[in-house]
Amino acid sequence: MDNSSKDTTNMGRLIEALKNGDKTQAIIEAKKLIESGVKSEVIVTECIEPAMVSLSNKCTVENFNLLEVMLAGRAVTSVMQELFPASAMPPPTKGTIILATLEGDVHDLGKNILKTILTINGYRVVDCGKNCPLEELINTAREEKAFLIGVSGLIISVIPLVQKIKESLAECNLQHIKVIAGGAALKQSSKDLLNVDFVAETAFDGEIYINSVKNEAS
Ligand code: B12
Repeated sequence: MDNSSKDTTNMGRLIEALKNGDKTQAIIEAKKLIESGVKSEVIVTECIEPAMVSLSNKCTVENFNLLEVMLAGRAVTSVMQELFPASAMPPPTKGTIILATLEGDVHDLGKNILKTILTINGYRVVDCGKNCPLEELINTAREEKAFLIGVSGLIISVIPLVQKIKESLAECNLQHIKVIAGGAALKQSSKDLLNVDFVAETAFDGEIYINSVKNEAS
């Protein structure tokens, strides 16, 4: 990797700004990183993700600092808008993907990042949002003629629902729809355990898998 592709001092500053929930400073630091040639992908996986993971101890059932974590989440959203402005989104030509976090899970930052990455790469994304019932996910996939469902899971209690997706699709004769999983709670598991086609480490390897599905189909 060349020197411009990593800028650890400014990356550390962005991580600090995100952890502090300082949206303005986070945007300034992200701009500096972009100007010094750091790739957006590196900013997501090596700044945004670790910054949020470091807030884990402020987000347990016993110890919950809602304000601090929400401010950090807001700063993440602002940095993403800086990295991938809406004006840069191409027309959707590559097919429809449904995204959701399932019932019982209100975490949506990772799903929203994936949505941005897929949209900027030409996919049409239908977002079922967070806390989405399984039935709504399946119905939306049918109505929107999706070729793939992406499910994001941050809280382990949604695992039994994830395991049911393929079975529910098959009951509706939709077994051709691929299912992929990601997010902190699901990426610790395997595709066999979750009963999905692929488990992604990041939004970016998820996108690579989705491209391979599209290429196989065409
Ligand atoms: C931010 C956060 C919140 C925010 C969520 C804000 C939002 N709009 O999302 C708020 C404050 C609301 C929240 C609430 C709660 N939280 Co919380 N939260 C977090 C925290 C700190 C960060 C999560 C995050 O956003 N990470 C950053 C994103 C960018 O990372 P990511 O999701 O992994 O996404 C990346 C990849 O995984 C990938 N990806 C993600 N999804 C998908 C899907 C596909 C298909 C693909 C291809 C890729 C992909 O793309 C992203 C970029 O590469 C985590 C800590 C942690 N270690 O994760 C706890 C954590 C997830 N929360 C936790 C808990 C317990 C809670 C609460 C129950 C706390 C409480 N006392 O009430 C509540 C309610 C939860 C509920 N019912 O859903 C626990 C979950 C424990 C568990 N394993 O079950 C964690 C792990 C904290 C902990 N140490 O215990 N939380």
